[in-house]
Amino acid sequence: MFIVGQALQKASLSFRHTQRTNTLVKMAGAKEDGYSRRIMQYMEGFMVSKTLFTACELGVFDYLNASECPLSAMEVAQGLGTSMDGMGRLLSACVGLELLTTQHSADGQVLYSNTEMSTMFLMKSSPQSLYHSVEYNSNTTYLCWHNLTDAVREGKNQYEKAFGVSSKDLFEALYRSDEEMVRFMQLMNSVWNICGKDVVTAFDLSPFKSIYDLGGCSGALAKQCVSVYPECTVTILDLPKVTETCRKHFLSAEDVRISICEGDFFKNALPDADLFILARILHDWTEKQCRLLLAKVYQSCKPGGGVLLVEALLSEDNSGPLTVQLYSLDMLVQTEGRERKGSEYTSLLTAVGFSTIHICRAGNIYSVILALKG
Ligand code: SAM
Ligand code: ASE
Repeated sequence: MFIVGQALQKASLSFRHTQRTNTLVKMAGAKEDGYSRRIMQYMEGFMVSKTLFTACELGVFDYLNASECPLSAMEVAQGLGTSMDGMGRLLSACVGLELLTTQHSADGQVLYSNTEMSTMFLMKSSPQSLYHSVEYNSNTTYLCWHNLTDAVREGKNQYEKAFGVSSKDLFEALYRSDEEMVRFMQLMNSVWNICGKDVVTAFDLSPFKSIYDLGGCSGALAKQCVSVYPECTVTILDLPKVTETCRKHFLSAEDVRISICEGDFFKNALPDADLFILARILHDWTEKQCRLLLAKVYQSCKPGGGVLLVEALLSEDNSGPLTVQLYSLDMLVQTEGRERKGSEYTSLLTAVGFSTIHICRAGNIYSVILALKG
C-alpha cells in the first residue's frame, strides 16, 4: 500500500510537474506571441499612417460628407477618379481603422459613411480639423523620416536629401516655397484649435497686459489669449514672409487686440513686454541658440514680467512619454533642436536670470512653463 501510495504520489507529482511545465511553456508562448505581435505592429505602423494620408489626400472624408447618403465603393471611386479595386481596399482599411463605417443597401451593396472621429477631425472644414497636419506629415515629415538612419548617423536634419534644399538657415529650408510655408503655418495652426485653450489657461495670465508671441506664426495661440484675457493685447512677432501671410490668410478684422510685428528674434532687438510667449520655439534650436534667445528675452522683460514656454516635455528619467520621444526624433530629422525635460528648460531659464519657475503639465501633450523676472 505504502509503495503504491508513494508511486501514486510520485506519479501525481510528475503529472503536476508536467502540467506546470506545460503551463510555463504555454505562458512563455503567449508572452512571445505578444512580443512578436507588437514588433509586427511597430513594423507595420507606417501602413496605418499611409492609409490615413491617402484617404485624406484623395478627399475620401470630404466626399462622403458632401454626399446626402452613404456611398458604395464604386460611387466614391468614380467621384474621386480612382480605380474601383484600389478604392474598395482603401475604404475597407478605413473601416478597420474606424474612420469609416458601413451599412448594407436594400440590394445588398456595402455603403460607406464617415464616423464621428473622421467627421470631427479629418474633414477639411471642421473647426478641429487635423487635415492640414495629416497633409504636412504626408508630404514633408514622412519624406524626412525616410532618411532617419542618415539623420541618426549624421546628427542633423534631412531637408537636403529629402528636398534638395541646401540652405544652412533652418527656416529658409522649411519655407523653400510659399506653398510649403503656408502648409507649415496650417500645420502649426491646427493643434491650437484643439488644445490652445488649455495652454493659455494653465496659468492665470491676466496680470500681463502687453504680450509678445515670439515666432507666433499663424496667430492661433494669440487668438486663444485675447479670447481668454479681455485686457491683454498680443503682438505676433515673426519673419516677414510669415507675418504677411498671417495678415492675409489667418487674421481677420475681428482680431482687434492682435497686432503683427515683422522681425528676426535672433538678429533684431526685442521690444519691451510684460510677457513673452515662446511656443514650440526652443525645441527648434540648439542649447546655445536657446540660451542666446532667452537672454534677449530676459533683457526685454519688464520687472515682474515673464516668459511662457510651451513645449512637449520628456519625463525626468527620459522614459517617456513615447509620443515625445518620437517628437524628439522628429526634431532631429526636421530641425536643429530636440525635445527636452522640464529640468533642462529650468536650467536654460535660470542660466539667463529668470527666478520663479512654475511648470504645468497640462494633461495633453503640451506643457507650459512660466518663468518670472524677479
Ligand atoms: N509658436 C507657433 C506655434 O506654436 O504654433 C509656431 C512655432 S514654429 C515651430 C516656429 C516659428 O518661429 C515659425 O513661425 C517661424 O517662422 C518662427 N521663426 C523662426 N525663426 C525666426 C526668427 N529668427 N525670428 C522670428 N521668428 C522666427
Ligand atoms: C517645428 C515643428 C515641426 C519645426 C519644424 C517642424 C513639425 C514638423 N516640422 O517646431 C511638427 C511637429 N509636431 C507636431 C505634433 O506638430
